[in-house]
Amino acid sequence: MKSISETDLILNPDGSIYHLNLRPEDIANTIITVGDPNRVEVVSKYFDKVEKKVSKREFVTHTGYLGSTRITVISSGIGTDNVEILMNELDALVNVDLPTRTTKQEHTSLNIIRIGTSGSLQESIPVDSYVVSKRGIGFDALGHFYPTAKSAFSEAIQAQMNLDFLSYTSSGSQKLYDLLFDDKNTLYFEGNTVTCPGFYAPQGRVLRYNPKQENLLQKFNQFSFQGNVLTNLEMETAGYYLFGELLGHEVLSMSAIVASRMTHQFSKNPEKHTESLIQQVLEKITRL
Ligand code: R1P
Ligand code: URA
Repeated sequence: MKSISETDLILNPDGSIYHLNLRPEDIANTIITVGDPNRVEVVSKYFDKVEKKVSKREFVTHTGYLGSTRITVISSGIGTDNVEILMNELDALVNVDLPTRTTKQEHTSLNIIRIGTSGSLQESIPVDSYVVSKRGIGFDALGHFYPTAKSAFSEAIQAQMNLDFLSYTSSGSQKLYDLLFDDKNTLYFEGNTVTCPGFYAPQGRVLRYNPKQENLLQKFNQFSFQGNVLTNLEMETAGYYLFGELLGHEVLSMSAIVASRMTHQFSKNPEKHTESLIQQVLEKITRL
């Protein structure tokens, strides 16, 4: 057992954890995460009963029941810096005794499913399809501060794309992958997902500047390593997978493809497409 200081693990006066504003009893072991705080309601409206609603900053939480399955849905806001807070605090809620700030002897593993939006990098992955991420490749800075395994995938990306920095590669949960990717629906694609530290230049978008990385989209599109291509761009998956591996949680990231970066098409109804993914996940989640 390890004791943690009160500035390393900050609690609010009511005993809830600092940013999420939650206590251990407020969360289920099965958690859906979304980026957009407004999407929390889009998920929880399908619950048979909502027992708890809490919000602070971008972290909006609803916990309730779908049949007899207790589920929490929580928003992260955008980016892996938010995911870092979310995953550390969710883990502390189940694996640290908060009143004494000591780690528990028995480890609890959460099931965490991200339902987000994303842009596709391959013409073969069209708008209004879905990507289930096998790997997350982090172009953000989390890998400088948390232990990440040496990755041939990231090394190949650095060499082929001629980058002056090394990404980190982390993997999703095989258990959740098998559960949620079982029907071989032709609209579902297995993903090597690039997690970017921004929406514009880091995803190859050019507005009123010349980006530092030239032809980034083409380089993403053309990368290939042992038969794997890069499938899509978003802003959280690699962070989720890093903490899933580090802290021992089952984590899977699923994305509704709302933009095809190769054909320059954007979904005519991204909300409907994303809600359809939510419905499909909820149909299967009660099997957990
Ligand atoms: C950018 O528009 C946001 O959309 C994607 C990206 O990861 C980023 O958070 O996910 P969400 O729709 O879940 O927010
Ligand atoms: N989210 C992203 O991060 N990128 C896109 O292109 C679409 C959604």
